[in-house]
Amino acid sequence: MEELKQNKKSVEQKLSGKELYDLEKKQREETKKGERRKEKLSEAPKKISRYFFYIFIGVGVIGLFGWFIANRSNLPPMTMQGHIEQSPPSHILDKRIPENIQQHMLEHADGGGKPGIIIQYNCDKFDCETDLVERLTDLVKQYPKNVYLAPNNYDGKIILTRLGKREILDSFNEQKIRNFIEKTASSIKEISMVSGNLFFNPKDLILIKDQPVKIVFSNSGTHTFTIDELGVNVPLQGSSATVEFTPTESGTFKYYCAVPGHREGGMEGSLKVE
Ligand SMILES: [Cu+2]
Repeated sequence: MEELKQNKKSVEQKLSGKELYDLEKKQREETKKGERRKEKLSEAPKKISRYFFYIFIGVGVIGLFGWFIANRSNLPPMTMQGHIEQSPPSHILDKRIPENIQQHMLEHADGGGKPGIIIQYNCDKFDCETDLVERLTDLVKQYPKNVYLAPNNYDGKIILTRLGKREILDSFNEQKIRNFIEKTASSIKEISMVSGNLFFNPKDLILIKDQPVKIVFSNSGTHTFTIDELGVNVPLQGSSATVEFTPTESGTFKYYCAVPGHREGGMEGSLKVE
């Protein structure tokens, strides 16, 4: 009996020991929770400020992008990406050339010629001299094959474009425009001629003022290609010869072979510079 009593007591003690342990565990957990809550509370302002920081950056990026879009210059294309297979109805226009057609002309004038040059003016936004369009027209007419003139709404009074190149002019500058047009290697006029005993073929040449010309001769014998007025005097020897020059004066001239007797023998022709 005594033994049983003692046993019960020890069980109670054990139980209370376990309870005590559970209680302590609970208490420990409570303090931990409290600490975590405190930690969370102290972290909250940090989190909020971080959110504001992200929002600030986000708004900033969007704003900057918007500003960039709004302030982006409106300029004509310089590449042929996105072009369509159409050509403008003429080279001198009073209506805008759509950009995808501009791109096509940059590739090749009239859809098959040499790379084109497009001159565009904006007289709605900029103050144009009364004769500006007329002067541009006169100039463009001298390059009938690959130069285009049209109005547009771009951010420049006069904008010149060719493949990969753009120049903005705030006044009419004939020399700058000519340089821009003629710098295109492909705007060189190439002509094939035959020179022999005693003839040139063809006998009549038509050139454009200030447009560089390259004449490739199939030659036999020894001759010259000479134009007194334009300061051209190049020997033609061997089976092929090349003469390059730029006619800087308009008019009708004679070209001839300066070897004595050859001109009289028929080696002469006419050259018209327009
Ligand atoms: Cu000759």
